[in-house]
Amino acid sequence: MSTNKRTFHKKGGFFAAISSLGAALGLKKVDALTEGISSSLEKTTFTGHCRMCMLCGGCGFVATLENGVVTNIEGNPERGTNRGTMCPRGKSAIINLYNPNRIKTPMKRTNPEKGMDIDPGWVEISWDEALTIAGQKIREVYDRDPRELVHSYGFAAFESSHATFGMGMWVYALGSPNVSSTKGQFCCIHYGGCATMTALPTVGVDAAHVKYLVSLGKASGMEAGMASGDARAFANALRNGLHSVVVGPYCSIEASKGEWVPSRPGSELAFVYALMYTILYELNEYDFEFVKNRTNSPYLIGTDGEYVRGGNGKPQIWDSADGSPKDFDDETLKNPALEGSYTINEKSCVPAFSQFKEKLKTFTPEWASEITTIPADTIRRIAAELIKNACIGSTIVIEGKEMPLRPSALIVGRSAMNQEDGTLVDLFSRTLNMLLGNIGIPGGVVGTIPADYIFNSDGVVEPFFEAATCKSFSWPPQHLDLFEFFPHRHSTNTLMWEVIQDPEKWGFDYKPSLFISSAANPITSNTHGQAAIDSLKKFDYVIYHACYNMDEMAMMSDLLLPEHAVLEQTAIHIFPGNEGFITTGEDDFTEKHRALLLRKGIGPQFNTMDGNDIIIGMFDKAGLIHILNGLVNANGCMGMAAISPKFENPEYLLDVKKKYSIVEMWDRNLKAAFGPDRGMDYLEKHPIIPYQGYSKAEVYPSEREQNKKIRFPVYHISQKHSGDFLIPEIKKTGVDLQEYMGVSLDELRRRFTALPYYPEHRRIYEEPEEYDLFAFTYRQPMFMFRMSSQDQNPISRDYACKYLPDYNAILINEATAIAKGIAHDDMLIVESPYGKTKGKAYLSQRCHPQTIGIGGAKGRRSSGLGKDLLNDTNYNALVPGGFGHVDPLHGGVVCNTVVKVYKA
Ligand SMILES: Nc1nc2c(c(=O)[nH]1)N[C@H]1C(S)=C(S)[C@@H](COP(=O)(O)OP(=O)(O)OC[C@H]3O[C@@H](n4cnc5c(=O)[nH]c(N)nc54)[C@H](O)[C@@H]3O)O[C@H]1N2
Ligand SMILES: Nc1nc2c(c(=O)[nH]1)N[C@H]1C(S)=C(S)[C@@H](COP(=O)(O)OP(=O)(O)OC[C@H]3O[C@@H](n4cnc5c(=O)[nH]c(N)nc54)[C@H](O)[C@@H]3O)O[C@H]1N2
Ligand code: SF4
Ligand SMILES: [Mo]
Repeated sequence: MSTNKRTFHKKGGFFAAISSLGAALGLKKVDALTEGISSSLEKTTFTGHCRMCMLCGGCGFVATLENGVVTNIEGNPERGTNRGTMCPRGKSAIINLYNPNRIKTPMKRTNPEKGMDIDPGWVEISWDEALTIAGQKIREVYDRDPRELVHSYGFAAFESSHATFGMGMWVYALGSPNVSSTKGQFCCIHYGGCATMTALPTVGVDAAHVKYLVSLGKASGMEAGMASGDARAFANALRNGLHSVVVGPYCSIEASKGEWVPSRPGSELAFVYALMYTILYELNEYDFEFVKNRTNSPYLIGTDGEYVRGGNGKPQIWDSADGSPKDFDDETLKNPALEGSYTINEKSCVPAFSQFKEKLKTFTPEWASEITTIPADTIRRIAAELIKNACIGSTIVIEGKEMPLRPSALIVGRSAMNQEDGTLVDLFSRTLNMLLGNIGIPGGVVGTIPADYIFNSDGVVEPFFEAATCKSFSWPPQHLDLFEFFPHRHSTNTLMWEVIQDPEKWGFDYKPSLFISSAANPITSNTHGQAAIDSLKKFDYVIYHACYNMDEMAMMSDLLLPEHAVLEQTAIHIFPGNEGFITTGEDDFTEKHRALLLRKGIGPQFNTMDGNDIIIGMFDKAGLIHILNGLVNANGCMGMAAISPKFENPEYLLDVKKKYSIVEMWDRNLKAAFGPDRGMDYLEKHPIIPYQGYSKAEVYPSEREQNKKIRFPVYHISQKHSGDFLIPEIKKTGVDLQEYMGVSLDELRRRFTALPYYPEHRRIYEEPEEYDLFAFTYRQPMFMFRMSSQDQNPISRDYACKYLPDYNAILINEATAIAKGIAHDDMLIVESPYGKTKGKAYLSQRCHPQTIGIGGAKGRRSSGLGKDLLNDTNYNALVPGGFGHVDPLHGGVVCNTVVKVYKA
């Protein structure tokens, strides 16, 4: 708790207002306001990181506490990420703290019958009883078969679901492979960055220098980023002359500031291929030097699709300068050949680039125009503008260092990657940027955490994390989310629910019995909610850890273990960077953005517990604390395992048999990593410590000395290797993939491609004709997600009703609506082959004529949070997510569907 203490004299109006607010909210501290203190109010402030959105808590706040009641919250000017600003969701942390729907004490169910609106018969219990039950349940499966434990986590409760012990790591440590992120399946934004440029969580753009930016299914600034730097970055870039081109079904804020190119949902791959076709076949102009020297384009490929290797095993490149093959890293290499055919050791081979170009040869702008609805000339113009604005050959001096400057880029976001061919969009959009020569370079695309590149002995970036080459397979399957079939999955949560309905059918030799959700709501945040409801009923016991309010997941649970509100919690976190821009054009942004952060909240207002202490308590009661402590000793506990500082000084290692509180664990981890005087006490005095920041010049990984010789894959050999390994393994199982997954083995083989490939078969284009429109969703800054409980927030709802014309609305193109006899404000039903929702018609020019749009993440299935919410427009209810409706590589659900609309 910080410093600025001030004493106020009681003023009737103000005092009464606070007091009635408190009373309305049912606060226990309210008595103190009316009785205990009659003549003065104590006013203090406290600081912390926000957490009301998925930007992993980047923004800092300063909140005001007046006699136990939080009365204001502002952006902290000292936090380098948000610089004093805060968005409406961040501001709503106060309402979320005093949300009357909060679960205020642990509870157990007495009615065994579960359903969305069946009274669970909750009984309040003590924490000791709650943790004892949870501990017993965990112990039972641990002793019997730990694989029976299934765990899902969401973004809410970040510290206790992702950060402290690592995402689901504590479940793996117990011996279960069944960890599946709920939210991640609608958020497959990692694959291409991981495959090509060691980028996590995704790939952003250098807003400080970019001048031409094509966004595909990516809200690159105002719409998604808001306070966390993206909006400032985008505004600064516009001021510096950025031309923003948004390609997609929706004219977003970013489009309105530049150019909107309407296109049909799900057609992004065709657009990307046609851009590359134009560049290679018509313009014949790209960054030759970059392609030759910084990619594996010149590597010679044999007829088997493998690199041709020299006697020493090194991939070979043809040097046109002296007409001979050379090792890829030969210092005498002058002019790597990109085209032609050669013979080495009697093997015929061609440079990877010529194969790449060959594969693109039918993807003309005219071809893509049919699929995208974008005029062919517009595709040609954008390709030419991308090249022109890349200013190939130009350089810039940053902090005295001369570097290439390529201020032109194409970025893809969740709406382009959560498609039937999303992995390919993600992968090959990175290749397009290679043609522009902009990877990790000023003006170009940079990992949103700009790490050094991981590379292999062939001198090429090695795919990591979910893009890592598949090398193992187990049968009978072990993972209920079918990781065996989806070794590159980000999340296949919806498929897991289908498998759980009949695990035997899938060859499992065990049955799941215990489900633990950590602040995950698979019923509403993802699609295919009914499958989650049906499968949750199959578990013997369901524990909702770090639950917050009476949402759908609570209605399916047996035991509720509520955690503190964000403003109540003490939490520390290493903030590594987020999903947005990596630079903002502000001088010290990259230096200050990454930080070690402390939030010192006001302490619990109700009978809740810290989410991490709940996990510790469950392990303790299970008699398994040594497992958790062992995990912490190995990985640290201050951020996702890979980034948490470790216990460098063994003196502070945990005694594996002893129970510590989370604050004690953090204290020891801090001291072990940073020194004996750098524990929690130190952090309380210094709650924001810049940590592993980059200087303005260091932020571009390709220009760091250690990375300068590493090449990026234009030829995705690792994809090929994954397929070479996996397909025969699946074949051996005898599983009929077409029947189960809606994709044939042959098609799956084609997806594991090193080179551009266009899947002709599109489920979305093959639905019955009566569904004559496509539906898409877009971010509504105030209602982006539910983790700030914005959908329950009466102030936000009231504001939205008055001022947001597309709130709970169906955005429909004016001409389309008129043709259908639909007028503004008509109540509409939107029906897909998979579900229905309703909303008022909002006629506009802002969406493609073949589409309807629904903004935000809203709509509920249970009235546990109030009946009003059942009437909210619910996009996710329309979208299928089962087999056949996911990308067969990253497993993400397809974010669009087909619909018909009619008056209610
Ligand atoms: N402040 C803040 N920022 C955030 C987050 C947050 O919680 N708070 N969340 C982060 C998270 S978790 C994520 S995953 C990212 C996601 O952010 P993005 O990756 O940017 O994805 P979306 O916002 O889903 O989509 C961007 C645009 O795509 C358009 N679109 C919809 N369907 C299609 C389509 O079929 N084709 C094309 N071409 N365009 C389409 C939408 O209208 C929208 O304008 O945002 C991150 N940014
Ligand atoms: N329609 C639509 N759906 C989407 C998206 C979209 O853009 N549109 N985006 C998708 C993406 S990219 C993502 S990453 C996911 C995110 O999905 P999730 O990570 O699941 O996040 P939310 O749905 O925002 O919040 C989950 C739950 O957190 C609870 N909660 C609210 N506040 C708090 C709190 O302070 N503490 C705790 N412990 N719990 C709290 C609420 O009960 C809420 O139901 O959603 C996906 N779903
Ligand atoms: S963007 Fe908004 S909700 Fe997200 S961390 Fe910043 S202030 Fe909080
Ligand atoms: Mo996301």
